Amino acid sequence: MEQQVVGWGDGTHWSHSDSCTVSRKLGEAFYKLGVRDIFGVLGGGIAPFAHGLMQNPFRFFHFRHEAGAGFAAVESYFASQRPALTVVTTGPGLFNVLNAMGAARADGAKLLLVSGSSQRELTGRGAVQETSTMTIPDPYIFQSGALFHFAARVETIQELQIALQRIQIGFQSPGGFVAHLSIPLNLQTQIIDPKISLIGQGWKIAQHQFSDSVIENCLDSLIHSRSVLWVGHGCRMASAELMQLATLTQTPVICSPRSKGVFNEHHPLFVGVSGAGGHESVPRFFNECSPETVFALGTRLGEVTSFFQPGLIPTNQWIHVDLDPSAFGIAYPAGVHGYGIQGECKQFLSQLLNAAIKREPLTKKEKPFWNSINSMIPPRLNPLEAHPVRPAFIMQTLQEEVLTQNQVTVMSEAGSAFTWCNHLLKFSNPNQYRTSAAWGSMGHFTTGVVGAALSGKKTAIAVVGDGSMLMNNEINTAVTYNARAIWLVMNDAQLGLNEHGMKALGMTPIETQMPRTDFVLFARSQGAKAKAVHNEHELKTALRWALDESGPVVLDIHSDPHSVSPILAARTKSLQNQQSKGGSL
Ligand SMILES: Cc1ncc(C[n+]2csc(CCOP(=O)(O)OP(=O)(O)O)c2C)c(N)n1
Ligand SMILES: [Mg+2]
Repeated sequence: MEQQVVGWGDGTHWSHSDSCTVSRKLGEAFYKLGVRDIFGVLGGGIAPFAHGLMQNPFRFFHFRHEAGAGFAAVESYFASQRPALTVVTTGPGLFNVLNAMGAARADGAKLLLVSGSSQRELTGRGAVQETSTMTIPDPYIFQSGALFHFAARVETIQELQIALQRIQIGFQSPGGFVAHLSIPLNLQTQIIDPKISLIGQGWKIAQHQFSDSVIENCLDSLIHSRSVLWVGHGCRMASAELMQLATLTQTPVICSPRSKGVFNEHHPLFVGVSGAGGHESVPRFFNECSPETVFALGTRLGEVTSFFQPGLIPTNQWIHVDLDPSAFGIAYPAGVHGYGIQGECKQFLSQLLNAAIKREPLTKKEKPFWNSINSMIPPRLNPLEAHPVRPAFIMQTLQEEVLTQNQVTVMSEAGSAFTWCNHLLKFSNPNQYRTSAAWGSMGHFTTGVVGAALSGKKTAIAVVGDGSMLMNNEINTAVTYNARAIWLVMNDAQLGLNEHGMKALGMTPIETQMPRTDFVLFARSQGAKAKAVHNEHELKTALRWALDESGPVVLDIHSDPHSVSPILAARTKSLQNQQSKGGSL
C-alpha cells in the first residue's frame, strides 16, 4: 500500500516559506545521503527545521514518544538498509530519545538524530526547554564519544558543512554510524543562497582487501586444525559466503543470538546458538570436541553471546575478525593467543572462500570431529485445554505458521520473550530475526516493530511482554499509517523475567506482579484490531487471522506465568560470577 506522506503545514505559516532556508537545504543533503523515512516527535524548537525538511520528498512518521521514534528508526535501518532520520525537539524531546540512540549504537545502525537547541547567546538565561551545555550533560550528547560516533551543536553554515562531510563518510563506511546534529532555531530558519551546497558530491570508500598471506594462513588453520566458525551480527550480510565456506571445508558453525539465521539453523553443520537463551550443544561442543582454532567473526563475544563462560575458548588460537579492533579477545582476556584481523566480515569470508575454491580438492576429514553434537531439536508439544499458553507452545506455533516462509520479520523483546525466541525458534534465512541483545531495552521492539513495518517490505511481528507494552508502544502510530505490525503480547500479568530471575538468584522478587491488562481493549481503543488467546487451542487460528489482516494487530496471549525462561541458569551463573568479582546486578 502507498504510505501517506505527511508534511508540516502548507508552506504559508512561516515567514520564509518562499525563500530557501538552511532546513530545506539540509533536507536535500539528507536525501542525498540516502534518507527517505523520518521518525520523530515535533515541537516548537524543531518545527521550522521539519517545515524546511518536508519541502523534500520524505515520508515523515510522527510518533507518540521520542524513544518510540528512535527505536522505529533503528528498525527502519535494519529493514531497509537505508540510513534513517530521527527528529526531536529541544530538552525533554532530546532526553527521551537517548535510550534509542544507545540501542542504535550497540546494534550498529546507521542513524542521524536532529534535535533543536537553544542559541548560544541564550545560554543560562532561562529559555523554554533550554538545550545547551548548561542543561544537557555534555560531552556525551553534543560531542562525539560513547553514544554518538559524531555529534555537534552547529551554529553556522560552515559548521554544518563540516558535520555533513563527517556524516557522509560515516554512512559510506562499513559498520554502524550514529550521528547527532543539534540545531538552534536561528540556523534552522536562516535564509541561504540556493546555489550553496551543504554537502559534497559524494564519497566512495574503497573496500579494504586482506593480503594473500593473511588469507592463506587463515585457510590453513581452517582446514588443518579442528576449527569452528563462531559468527555474530557483523556477518549478517555474509550468509551466502558463510554457507559455501562451511560446506566446502566442512567446518561447524555457531551463531550468536543476534545472528540467528545467518547460518541455516536446520543445517547439519550448525552446532547451536550461544549465550542468552542459547543451546547447551555449544558448551558441549567445546567440552567434547576441543576446537583448536575458533574464528570469531563480527562478534565481541560479549555476555549475551558467550556469558563469558570459561569453557568457550580454543585450545590453540583465536582468529578474530572485526571492524573494531577493541573487540579482539576482550571477552576472554589473558587466555590463549589470538590473531586479530581488522576488517569487514563479508569481505574476509569471500576472500577465504575464493582461496578455498582455488585449493580444491581439499582434504576432507574422514569423520567429522564434531560428529556427536546435534543442535537442539525442540520436543513437539500438544495443545493443552484450560491452561494458559506455554511460551514454548507460542514458539512452536510461530515456527510452523510463520517461519516456514520468509515473508515475515520476527522481533523479540527484552524479557522472557527474547530468551524463548533465541532458544526455540529456528531460522533458515538471514535478517529475518531481530533482537537487541547487547542493549536489551524494554520498549525497543514494542515500538521498533512499527519502523520495520513502515520501511521494510515484510510484515513485522514483535514477541513482547506485557511489561514492555506498558512501558512504551506505538500502536496508535501504527494505526495512523496502517503499518503491517503485529504484537504478540505474552501477557503473564507480571514482570516475568524479574520474578523468575530473582527467585533463581535466591532472592524474594520485589513488586513483580501487575494487574492484568486487557490488551484487546487497549489496542481497540486506539483503532487497532485485536484478539485474546486464552488457551493453546486458540493460538493457531488467531495467528493466521492476524497474518491475513492488512493493518496493525495485537494478540493478547494469556501466557503461563510459571514457565521458567531458558536463559535463567546461565544468566544466573554469569551474574553470580560478576557479583563475586565485585560487579553489580
Ligand atoms: C528499559 C529497561 N528497563 C528495565 C529492564 C530490566 N528488565 C528486563 S526484563 C524485565 C521484565 C519484563 O517484563 P515483561 O515485559 O512483562 O516480560 P516477561 O518477562 O514477563 O515476559 C525488566 C524490568 C530492561 N531490560 N529495560
Ligand atoms: Mg510479563
